[in-house]
Amino acid sequence: MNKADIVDVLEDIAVLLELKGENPFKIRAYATGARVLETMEADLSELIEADKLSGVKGIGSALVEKIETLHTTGELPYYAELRASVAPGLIEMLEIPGLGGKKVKKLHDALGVDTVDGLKAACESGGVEALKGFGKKSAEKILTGIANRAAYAQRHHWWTAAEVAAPILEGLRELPGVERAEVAGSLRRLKETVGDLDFIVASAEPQPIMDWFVTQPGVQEVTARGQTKSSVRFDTGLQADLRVVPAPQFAFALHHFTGSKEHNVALRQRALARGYSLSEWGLAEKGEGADREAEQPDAISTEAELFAFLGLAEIPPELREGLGEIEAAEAQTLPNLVSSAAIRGVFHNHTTASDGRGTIEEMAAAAQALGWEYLGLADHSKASYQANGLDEARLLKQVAQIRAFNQSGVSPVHVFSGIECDILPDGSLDLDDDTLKALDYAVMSVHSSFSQSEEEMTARVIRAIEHPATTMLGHPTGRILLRREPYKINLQKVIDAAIANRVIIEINANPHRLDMDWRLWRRAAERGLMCSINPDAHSTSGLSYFDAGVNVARKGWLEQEQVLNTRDCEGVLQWFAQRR
Ligand code: DGT
Ligand code: CA
Ligand code: CA
Ligand code: ZN
Repeated sequence: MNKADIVDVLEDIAVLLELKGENPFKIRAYATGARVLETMEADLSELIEADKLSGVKGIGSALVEKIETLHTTGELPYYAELRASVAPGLIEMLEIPGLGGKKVKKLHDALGVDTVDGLKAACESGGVEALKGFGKKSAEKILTGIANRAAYAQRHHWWTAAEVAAPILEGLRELPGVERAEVAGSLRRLKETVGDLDFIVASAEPQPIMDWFVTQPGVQEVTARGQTKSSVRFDTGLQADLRVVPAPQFAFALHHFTGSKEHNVALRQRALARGYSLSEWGLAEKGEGADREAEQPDAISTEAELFAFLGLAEIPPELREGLGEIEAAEAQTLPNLVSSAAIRGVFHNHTTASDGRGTIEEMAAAAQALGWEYLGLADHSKASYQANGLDEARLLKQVAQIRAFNQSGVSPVHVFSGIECDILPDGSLDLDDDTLKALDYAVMSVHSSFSQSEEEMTARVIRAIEHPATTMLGHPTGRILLRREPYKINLQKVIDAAIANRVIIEINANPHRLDMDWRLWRRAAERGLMCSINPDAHSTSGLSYFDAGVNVARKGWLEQEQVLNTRDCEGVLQWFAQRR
């Protein structure tokens, strides 16, 4: 098990001990150990091999053995037993924002609640607000947390859903009798989260395809089973629908089940205006019996032909949200969307200097493997102490290391020196101006004081945007999809300030963030906002998240010119130079 995962386990143990009301010294030993391990610069494997872990200040003797066990075996019986000794409902309660081990224990001891439902009832009946240390506001906050949690449980991150869908789609395409197979729905539209998967298959013989589908690995329950449609639920909770249609209906079914509903309604109206009724089964001339088998006007077998029949250019699935795409398709003004192949490097990435897992060399090699010309490194700054953020001295040391790396000629990838600098609560920056000036660029991000008012947060971020050292704004709302709501901020004002100051806003491509949201990009980019697709990689494999960011850019109607990291090295340098 690697260092970061061990830190997670130690933190978990501290919370569980708290929940059980254990001795505070014992709890602190785990919490401190986690912190020390996380911020330690020495290599964990080397320390363990040299038998020197017990010499590290802050790692007590009880922890040394546990860390070593986790490191070598990836498991820890003590941790497993501890987890098993706590009611699962209490562990679930820990996922509600604002509830830690101590509070959950108090709720459990005072009110006897040991499930999330029980806690909800206790909030509604006034039991929680009457408790010392809680009050009306916390009871309300807990209720909101529970409601969000229920809503979150029904959706899945696009990236995870895509990983489930890929092998199924591949398998379907290889089955005998399958003429065509596609995934439709929100996954195909590249939405940031997905409710369920929708597979559409063309075949004359549905039964064997259904049989195959419902017995795929991970299928926990078959929730519907019909002649031409089946639905399943996987063990992760994700559900999937499969529809098998005769080949001539395929394009219509694919289009219909790709959606969105709003797009479908608009397209159906357009068909009606031209004398046709459009449905998942096909196009029929108006006036014919509604349930009569549709007579396709001259074999439409692709979506492109369907759009062309209605006088439209082919609309990419990710634009089908009923937001003006049909008008643009009619006027032949659909955007020429940015593609993954156009990306030449990425800027917001972490190394082992802060909380990343790859070194400069490893990250550059991974960038080279992706075919990129350059790589920007942007480790955390010192205010992000939990991420081992860099102070001025450590940062300048890294700048020198990167310069030496570039000069050594070992890599064709040019590494840019950057920082992900904290925007402090008052909008000032976490590093001094001289140090910031020594960098090629800087990403500024909010990582603290999330509960400021909208006015405060907006002013805070705008102050950072106005600083001459600012190249980009990182994850502008701080949202974590399906876990944490955005902080309150007036993004329109932030976008205005970014445009006025020639500051880039990132699409944070981490599949759990996808921030700034696609819904804002089209208008903002039309007004001159520049984008950068930033994977926020914390490891070499994290670089591949850039693809999820490309999805968001496409969904936001962005073209290549509006994305900084489609430029070559020279173009990037020019942008950086003009900003200063
Ligand atoms: P999701 O699964 O919630 O992430 O979103 P979708 O868009 O995949 O929705 P889903 O799975 O319920 O249905 C797939 C598509 O089928 C949807 O985008 C449009 C189409 N569709 C489903 N129900 C209706 C409907 O009542 N009216 C219309 N016009 N289209 C529908
Ligand atoms: Ca769906
Ligand atoms: Ca569905
Ligand atoms: Zn960040």
